[in-house]
Amino acid sequence: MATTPADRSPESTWAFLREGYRFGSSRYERYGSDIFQTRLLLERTICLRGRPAAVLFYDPERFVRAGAMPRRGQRTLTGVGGVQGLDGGAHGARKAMFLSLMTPSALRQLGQLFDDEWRARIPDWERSGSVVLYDEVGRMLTRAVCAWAGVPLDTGEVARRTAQLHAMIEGPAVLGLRHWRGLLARRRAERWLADVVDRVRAGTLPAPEGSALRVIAEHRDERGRPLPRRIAAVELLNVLRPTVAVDRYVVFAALALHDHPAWRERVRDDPDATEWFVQEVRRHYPFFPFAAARVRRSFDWQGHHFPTGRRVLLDLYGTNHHPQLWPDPERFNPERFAGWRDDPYGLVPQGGGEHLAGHRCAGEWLTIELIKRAVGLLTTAMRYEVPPQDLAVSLNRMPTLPPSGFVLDGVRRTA
Ligand code: HEM
Ligand code: MYR
Repeated sequence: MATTPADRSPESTWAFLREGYRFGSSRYERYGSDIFQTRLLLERTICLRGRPAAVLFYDPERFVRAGAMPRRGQRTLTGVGGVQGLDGGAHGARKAMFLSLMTPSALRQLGQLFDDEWRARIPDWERSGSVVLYDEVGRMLTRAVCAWAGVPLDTGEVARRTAQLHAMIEGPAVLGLRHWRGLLARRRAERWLADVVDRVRAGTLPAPEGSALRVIAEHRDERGRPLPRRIAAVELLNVLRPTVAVDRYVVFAALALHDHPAWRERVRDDPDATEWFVQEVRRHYPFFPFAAARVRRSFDWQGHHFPTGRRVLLDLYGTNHHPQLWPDPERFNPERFAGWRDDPYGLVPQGGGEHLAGHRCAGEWLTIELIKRAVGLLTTAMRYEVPPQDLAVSLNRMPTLPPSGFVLDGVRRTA
């Protein structure tokens, strides 16, 4: 039996918070192994990366999700009782509900709403001089996704709800004020959406057929029961929050266009080049650091022992930057996707494996659609300058973003 390399330190949580996305990579290199053991959040934990690791991790016979996400992540990012922590038939029924929202026409519809919001803002940007892209895109996505989902949102409420959705995303992997903000934001947002669900169920708020609000309010679980109002709110937040989180990818796409100006020309009116560019944005930039599961029943794999109940983290960032899967992994190079054969276990920014049977992200197509729209708008709908600013993407902060939020100057409409 191979011994699994183990961190010497009795507790690596501080190192994890400090090292961020590189926590895994520095250890695979140090130990010469794609798997190691450590202690995180006072629990023994196995971390692993790479394609065979992803195939293992997404085998539902081997792993469960109940209780896998650390509590601090549940109380800010995902919520308690939502799809992320379900297994078996309960997961299947809930996941099918999410996937039913992702029809090609529904994806186009949200893409169009976002596109319309963006174009409508350009005249204001022309007047205002400088614009922080992250702030603008966050608010536009909040408006677009609420309209798409059937959730009423007054103009005066947009900034507050956007801030709440951002706080949930920023809350899980930090201590202190940012974590507390995440907890508070989740409490308030769940209350808001539970009331909205109540009104739909009481017939006092109309929700369009097929909208996320209607589908979630009317959903029946695998035993025919409606979702409790708080769980319905958690699931509605599982649509709103991650859609707004796409603002980070939009900023990364703008950064990539800035750092690799030749691609501005290549993506313009070229759907293939746009596809490669967007895939490379998702592969290259750090976002969701790892997915978490627990061992269902003890087993051995490649000589390593996985005891029942052990928490296992699949390093998504580390897999997207694995040197054997992705030659020259630190280089931003969309060309690597020319002729690429879809690999559900190799490109895993939003999880791997299958969408319905596993926990792979339900919003992957929506994410790709929205980033493509943003790339089209940045390259064909407007001209702008990028003034000097701090654009360094720190790998020590989870999730991360260029500190400036990407400032644009001298915006001019071109189409
Ligand atoms: C799950 C990432 C956007 C809805 C996940 C997972 C990751 C992820 C890593 C977990 C995979 C796993 O546990 O194995 C992202 C990133 C996004 C994004 C980086 C970019 C902003 C979206 C969008 C939606 C969405 C736009 C919906 C509108 C979900 C849901 C799950 C999920 C419902 C739970 C799936 C399950 O447990 O079966 N996402 N996601 N995500 N995502 Fe996303
Ligand atoms: C979503 O909102 O579901 C998608 C984007 C969320 C990205 C969050 C990245 C930070 C996660 C750190 C998890 C640490 C748990 C202790």
